[in-house]
Amino acid sequence: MSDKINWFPGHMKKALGIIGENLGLVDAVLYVLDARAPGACINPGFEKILNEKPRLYILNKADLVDDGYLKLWSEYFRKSGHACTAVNSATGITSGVIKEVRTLLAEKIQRYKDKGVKKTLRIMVIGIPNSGKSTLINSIGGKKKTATGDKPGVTKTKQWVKISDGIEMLDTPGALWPNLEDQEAAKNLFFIGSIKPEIFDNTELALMLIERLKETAPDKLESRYGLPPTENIAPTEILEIIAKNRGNVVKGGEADFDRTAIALLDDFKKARIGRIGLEKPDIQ
Ligand SMILES: Nc1nc2c(ncn2[C@@H]2O[C@H](COP(=O)(O)OP(=O)(O)OP(=O)(O)O)[C@@H](O)[C@H]2O)c(=O)[nH]1
Ligand SMILES: [Mg+2]
Repeated sequence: MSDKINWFPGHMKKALGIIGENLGLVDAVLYVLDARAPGACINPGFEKILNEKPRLYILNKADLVDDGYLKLWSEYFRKSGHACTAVNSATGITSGVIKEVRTLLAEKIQRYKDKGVKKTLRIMVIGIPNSGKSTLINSIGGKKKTATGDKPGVTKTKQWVKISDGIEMLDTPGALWPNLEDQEAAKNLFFIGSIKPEIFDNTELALMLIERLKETAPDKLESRYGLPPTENIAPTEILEIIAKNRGNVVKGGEADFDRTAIALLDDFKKARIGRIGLEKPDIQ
């Protein structure tokens, strides 16, 4: 790719500001990651802002990846000394999340108890756009108190949500960070729908996704679209075969690349190609 991807639009400054300003008010942070690309969801610089704040990594959208892959990432976090839990916030059970936070804060909770102080636990929920922060809060609270949506940038500002008598959660706008070095991570954020890829059209994006799927899940790609082994076939040719197999052709029998690309990108987002994780953790 010739152009560097600009994945740090101006309004992201606001999101990072909100997180920084409120960090002192909260007892713990839920760091919501999209399980399909957890590495791309984490910013090493951001780790510095969080510093010693107790935090629980959430591998959200667990329903969209396979169990073996999920296990790899859970182990990765545990080995690096961090609490981590996998959930499906959209339709799954999330009550375990609060239990994990209580475990994380056990000493602090005990201290308050010993002093006879009734203290509200405040938990801030952070993560990249569209990772499912607001959905998770609604699921834990059992009520739809925050706006959610199938596109990045739904939550525009902070919102406190009362979960129960002793727990409040802070929803924050999705935050990205400037990490212009890692282009592969940036592409993954396009595929999972966390950044609007304004500099690429559908076909360009679909070709990048095919490239990625050829590496990560060729069997699923082939079986979804009835393809021959894709190892030695160029992405453009693969997209063309998919177009013809789907009957996406324009006048004269030419492949309709744009329509096919939209379908492929959507198939991936909805896990119709299969439950696919895009990146493996760096395990030494
Ligand atoms: N399949 C699946 N979809 C999920 C899950 N959690 C959230 N979603 C969907 O992901 C989309 C984004 O959810 P939101 O809760 O709005 O995400 P957000 O992180 O608050 O996004 P911003 O406010 O834009 O930063 C919605 O369409 C949700 O239904 C999950 O665990 N599994
Ligand atoms: Mg939101």
